[in-house]
Amino acid sequence: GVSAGVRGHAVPRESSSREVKELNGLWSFRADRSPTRNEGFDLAWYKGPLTSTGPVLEMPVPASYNDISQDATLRDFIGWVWYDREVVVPTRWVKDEGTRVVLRVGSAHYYSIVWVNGVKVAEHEGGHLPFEADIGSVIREDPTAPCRITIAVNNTLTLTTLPPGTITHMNDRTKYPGDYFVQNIFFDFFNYAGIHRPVLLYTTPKFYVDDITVVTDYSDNTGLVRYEVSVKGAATLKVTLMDKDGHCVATSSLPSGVLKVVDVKLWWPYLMHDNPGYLYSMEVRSYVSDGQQIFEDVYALPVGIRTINVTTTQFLINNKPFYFHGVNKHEDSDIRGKGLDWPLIVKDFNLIKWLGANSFRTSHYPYAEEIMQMCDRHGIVVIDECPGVGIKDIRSFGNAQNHPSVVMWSVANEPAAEMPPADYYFRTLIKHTKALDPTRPVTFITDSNYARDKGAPYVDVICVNSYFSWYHDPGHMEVIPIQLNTQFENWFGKYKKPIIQSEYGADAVPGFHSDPPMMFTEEYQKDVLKSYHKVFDEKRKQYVIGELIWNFADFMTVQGTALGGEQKGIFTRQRQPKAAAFVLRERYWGLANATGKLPPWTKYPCAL
Ligand code: BDP
Repeated sequence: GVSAGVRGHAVPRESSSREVKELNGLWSFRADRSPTRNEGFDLAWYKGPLTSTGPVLEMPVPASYNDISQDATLRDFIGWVWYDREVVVPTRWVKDEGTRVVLRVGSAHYYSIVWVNGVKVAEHEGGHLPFEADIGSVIREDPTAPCRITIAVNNTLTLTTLPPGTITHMNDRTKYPGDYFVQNIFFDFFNYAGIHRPVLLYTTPKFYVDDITVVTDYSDNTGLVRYEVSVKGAATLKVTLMDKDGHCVATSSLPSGVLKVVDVKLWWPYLMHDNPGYLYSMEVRSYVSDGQQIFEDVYALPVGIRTINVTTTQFLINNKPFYFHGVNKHEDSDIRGKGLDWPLIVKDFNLIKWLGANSFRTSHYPYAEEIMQMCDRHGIVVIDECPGVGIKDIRSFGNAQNHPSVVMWSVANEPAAEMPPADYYFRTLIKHTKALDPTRPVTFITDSNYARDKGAPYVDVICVNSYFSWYHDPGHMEVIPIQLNTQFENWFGKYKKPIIQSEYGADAVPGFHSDPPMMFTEEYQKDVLKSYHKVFDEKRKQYVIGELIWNFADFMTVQGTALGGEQKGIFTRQRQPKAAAFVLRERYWGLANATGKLPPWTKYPCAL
């Protein structure tokens, strides 16, 4: 069975009973540059408009703040930054006590505190998940006052954050200026910060549909949608499942049950079916009476009906073998950093399709809800990764549970799991993940340093990263076939589980050429990929079930790590192809032809 649901915090959607007001655009902004970074709290900046307590910049939301200004100290700033703006709240929302008004932040990196008119309404830790607050009572206190929203965001990473980091203060005044400190991180992507995803206000009736959980299955031609609806208030329910054309295919009036769909249209991945990404719509109407009035809420959840199964050698979607030919990504682009940007999202999906890729991994954190919805609709298969290790809050796994596109959880990337406590920790983490979502396989991403006898038996699919002839044996591509073969044989020999090459690649500076190939040239990147592909082609006849290139596009790093950012992209950061992109394109369309079902409009190989 498969696509499961979110516990609480159903993603806001407009409906006849719900309104959404986006608060994207320009906000006032100030970094707290005081030595303690605490002046904003000491002087209670949230009590009035930011403009009344000092100078402000105009800051776009959503966007990382780092690359917006010409100021290097803002790019590299560590500590609290403050955002605020005034919002016009429709009078009806304020006057009507039967309307619930919710403020939602799509994500802000890393730690956030939110005030409305000086009253604290939310505090949230974690940079990659949404959070929200019911603000009705605050805005009703003085209906004539403008509604001022203040958000303080702190990007500091410590040993207990996800991802973790440390702060080092340099006290040697012969070497460093006063108050000098650095943020150390244990990953190579730039630690962009700010309000990264849309901020919005939305309404529901005061009795409302709070949560829908869905698990799907099918037998023969009949689709099965097991569901559970939770409503705030004692409700009468009407549940209607509709197909894409709006025809009702099943109904119920119970809070939980099974909807049966005759002649089911399954959710299929892109390049595996003529009609990928098929979504039904499950419309839930709840009616709650308070004795005087009936409150009606309407929520429509897209539902993809599909199954996932893993055998010793295969990954099955709807009981057919699925081969991952895809990419690893980052949320990263010029100027915006990690800020959500529709032109970029649509461009990336167009590139993924152009490439003939059928999947990606959300390295190294959960991506925006908007991106996951695109995956559901387009049939792009996702390995969804949590932002590191050490989940304390189980809701961290809730965000993307309703998405049929998510076929597997990745709980960590390249953990140092050789120490006994870490080993125990990861076993427990995997156990918890499976308990929270029994419908999906779980993995974590290992690398060549990973001790093969720790932890891995607890995963369903083995994912391995390797960089032969790059970090090891630089310049010696002749080692790739041997070392890659050894890697696969060892892992499979030990665990008899299917394997995905979850990362491989090489940096290439666009326009940098040499023959014979040298590291950092487009030719070298191309040849590294081709050497891997030969081995993949042998092993995919046996137990290798996928290959994900590192990386889809070049991305920003901390300074000193790489030449103005990592250049292992097959596309540049501006999304233009390097030579390697054409190699992969030819390969992926060939794989789609061999392992999937090309869409009718494709005349392979002419489409290349
Ligand atoms: C892998 C990491 C990835 C890096 C990559 C690299 O998972 O985040 O960008 O190495 O160094 O180990 O290129």
